[in-house]
Order: sequence, then C-alpha cells, then structure tokens
Amino acid sequence: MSDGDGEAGNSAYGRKAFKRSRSHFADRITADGRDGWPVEPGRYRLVVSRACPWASRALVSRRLLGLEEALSLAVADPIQDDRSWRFTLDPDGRDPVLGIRWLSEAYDKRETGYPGGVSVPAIVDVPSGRLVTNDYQQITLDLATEWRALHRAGAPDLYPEARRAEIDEVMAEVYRDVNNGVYRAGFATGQEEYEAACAGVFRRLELLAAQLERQRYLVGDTITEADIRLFTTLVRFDAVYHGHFKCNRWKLTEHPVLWAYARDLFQTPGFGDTVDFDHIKRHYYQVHTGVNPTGIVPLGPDLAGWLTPHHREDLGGRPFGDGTPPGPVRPGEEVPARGRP
Ligand SMILES: N[C@@H](CCC(=O)N[C@@H](CS)C(=O)NCC(=O)O)C(=O)O
Repeated sequence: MSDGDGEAGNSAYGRKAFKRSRSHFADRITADGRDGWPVEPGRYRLVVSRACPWASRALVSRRLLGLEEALSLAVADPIQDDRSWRFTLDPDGRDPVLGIRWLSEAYDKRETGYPGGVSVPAIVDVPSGRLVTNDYQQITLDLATEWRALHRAGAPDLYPEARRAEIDEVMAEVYRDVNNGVYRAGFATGQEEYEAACAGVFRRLELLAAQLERQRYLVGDTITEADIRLFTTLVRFDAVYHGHFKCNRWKLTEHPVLWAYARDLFQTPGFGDTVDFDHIKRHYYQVHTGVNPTGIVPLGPDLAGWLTPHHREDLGGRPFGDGTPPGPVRPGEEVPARGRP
C-alpha cells in the first residue's frame, strides 16, 4: 500500500526535507483474528485527532459504516506537547476508557522504549491498553472489509471487490500528489522541492476535476474509500493548505468542480459532521512552528459556503449504493459549534 513514504514524526517539522516513513505498528484487526486481534464489539478504541487528515479518514469510515457502537472513539487535543498526543479535552486530562493521559502510554505498553513518533490514527486494545495499529493506510480498508459483521444495516460498500484495482490506482495517485503532496510542499526547505510538490498538487487536482466534472464520485457512481481520502485533504485546503502550506495557485472555493464535489461530500451525513475546523486550524498553525513561528491562527476563511447548494445530484449517482445514509452523530461526539460552519 505504502509507496515508501509513511510516518510524519516530529522530525518532519524540522529542517530536513520532508519524508514519511512507514507505519511501525502494522498488525491488523481482522474477522479471523490472524494477527491475534479479532474483530470484537467494544474491544478496541480508535484514537484520533480531528485535525489530522489521516485520522479523519477513519472518522468518516466509522460513521458511514455505523461502527460507532462497536469501535469507541477518543479525540486527542489538537495541540501536542513534548509527549505528543494527549487527552486534555477529557475530564482530568485522561481518556475515560483507557485511563491514560498521553497516547504514548499505549505505545509504551506495546513496545517499551519505542523510539519512533507517536501518531494518530491509532487503535488501542482496551483490555490490555496496548496499541494494536497505527497503520493509517490499512485501518480504513479493514473497517470496510474485516469489520463487516459489525456494520450497521444499510452500510455502503466502501471498497467493493469488483472495483478495487481502480480504487487502489486512484488512491495511490491521490496519496502521492495530493494527500502527501501538500505536506511535501508545506514542509519543503528548498524552492525547487516546494515548486515540484506544489505543481504536482494542482496538476493532479486538475486531472481529478476533469473526471469529476462528468461523474459524481471518483470511482463508479457511489461513494468509495477513494472519495474519503480526497475529501480529507480538500476539506483542509483553504483553511490550512492554501496559506500555511503555500498551495496557493487557487483556493478550493475558486474551483467550481472541486468545490461543488467537496461540498456535496461535506453535506453527506458522515463526512462534514466529523470535521472540526477549529482543531484543524489550531493544530497546523500552532504546532508547525518551523513554518509559522508566531503560532498565530488566522481568523478566516469564512466557512459559510460549505453549506450552500452544490447541485451535484444533477450528475446522478447513488451515494450509498443499495444502502442508506448513517443516522445522527452519537451524543457526545458532536463537533463543538466553534469548529463548524
Ligand atoms: N505517521 C502516521 C501517519 C499519520 C500521521 O502522520 N499523523 C500525524 C498527524 S496528521 C501524526 O500523528 N504525527 C505525529 C506527530 O505530529 O507527533 C503513520 O505512519 O501511521
């Protein structure tokens, strides 16, 4: 799955050229439990930051598939400290289920003295408190396929077998040029490196737009994993990638096709209701001090446009295929008003 660039540890924010390395903990939670981690309702806890695009994929998948009951959720503070992701949004600064203050405690339980970065998304085994996986490329694919027995009635097939080759191909291009491309532009420390990454972002987005002008979703006529992965970058585009990461050839709101596509998904239950623009902006602008030394968080952009009509229904498509949209957000998991349009 990975093309060789994977993990964004703290070093990613330093002076060296930006390089992702692979996720370290790549055990899989599967229906047959072959890695020792069988799918079981209530056994695992998904730890995310709503700021993080990689973790946000899992937030969307979990909602679309109706896994909220089976896989509980911990939301970390968008601002890490020197011990990384922490649960300061919870009473007493402790995750109420795992009883820990920092996600690193679950990493330590899994591997003493683990030298790598602590990253989200992470799935933790609740009974033992041990980290199971931080493999963000695999987590959502497994939610879509291995967790099927626990999906809600009417859950969509986000990774349909017949279209996997096509979905994989689109996701690889989107990952390289867009999902990770914005990071390569934003953390570039040389002009040429920045220009190549930034040009790559917009080249790929234009290619995708040419396709999305004619069809409602990236692959077939229903929402798939490929749409989730493009959405999590697009939804951050004007808020952080355009300014902070200097991907500023145009704003998403200036691109009729992609802006309508992103709004369509945002307004689909399970997408926009997971997005916290306050967490997104504070994380990027305050944590990446190499890029933004003052830590000042901009007031804009105006978010009201996210809720305006998109008219993408005119292209046809069946968002959930033979399934249905998910119900309302679980009580206690709503995004606070300050993070919403
Ligand atoms: N590094 C992760 C990918 C996800 C990722 O990069 N997450 C970021 C947040 S967007 C993270 O947690 N970085 C570690 C840090 O900022 O301390 C992995 O390889 O599994």
